[in-house]
Amino acid sequence: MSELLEQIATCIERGKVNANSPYPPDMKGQEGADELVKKAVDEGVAPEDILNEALIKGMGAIGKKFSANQVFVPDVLMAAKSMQAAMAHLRPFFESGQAKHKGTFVIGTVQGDLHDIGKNLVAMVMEGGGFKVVDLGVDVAPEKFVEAVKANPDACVGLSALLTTTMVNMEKTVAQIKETSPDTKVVVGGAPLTQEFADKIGADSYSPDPQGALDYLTSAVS
Ligand code: B1M
Repeated sequence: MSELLEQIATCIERGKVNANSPYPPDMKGQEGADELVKKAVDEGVAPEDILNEALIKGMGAIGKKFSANQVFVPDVLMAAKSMQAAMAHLRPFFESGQAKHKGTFVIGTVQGDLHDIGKNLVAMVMEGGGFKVVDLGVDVAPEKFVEAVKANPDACVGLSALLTTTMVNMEKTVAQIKETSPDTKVVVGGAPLTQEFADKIGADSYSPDPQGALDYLTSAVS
């Protein structure tokens, strides 16, 4: 991995948003995720490499420390903030899809769950892959998904969950969507999910990553 990508991964992991950010104190005055990702883009580094080798790597590193109680929620929030600043530079590349949409994709993080970084990545990749995206945000009740499907009858739906305590809310969400609109394709994803769980709750597809969701729905709508 190039030195620049390593620097970006460190900024994400340490929650260094930009040069003006005083946090973390030992990186005061240094460039942050904001400036370094812009630099990487300007230097022509592939957006996919910046995403996979720097952004996701940095989040993965802080995730491991969070699991091991070596860092705490405020540290993770700063990491998430630097991730958002970085993603702002990549979004135009992922969103510059075709003029004509393949279809509509309704996405949200399920009820009780506030994690949105993975969900935002899926939204970006789907948009770049030619879908019009309706992003319902986080902590989305099943009824809100149903309303969105009623408003967009040809849409397919993506559900994201990061917690073992909220992935169970996917089951009622899938059930309510299918009750209203049996033909609507529902894809589920998120770190704690498995194919077995997706099968059990009646989802049409499971993908561990955004590309898998795009590939499945592209073939499902064509
Ligand atoms: Co929380 N958190 N968190 N967290 N957090 C996890 C998920 C956790 C694994 C950390 C840990 O303890 N090891 C753990 C869950 C344990 C479990 O249930 N198994 C956890 C916990 C416990 C909590 C709280 C309960 C902590 C607390 O308050 N005590 C709390 C819950 C709040 C709530 O939701 N109600 C909480 C809060 C937070 C923050 C707010 C601080 C912050 C979220 C900020 C934000 O999202 N804006 C946060 C974060 C950042 C994390 C970790 C560190 C990173 C998650 C992330 O963004 N990863 C995470 C630990 C970890 O993952 N290692 C952790 C990067 C992102 C790119 O990956 O979201 O997995 P991910 O998305 C991937 C794939 O999963 C997939 O594509 C993405 C790109 O590859 N994907 C899909 C996702 N959705 C998809 C949908 C698809 C297809 C693919 O189709 C539709």
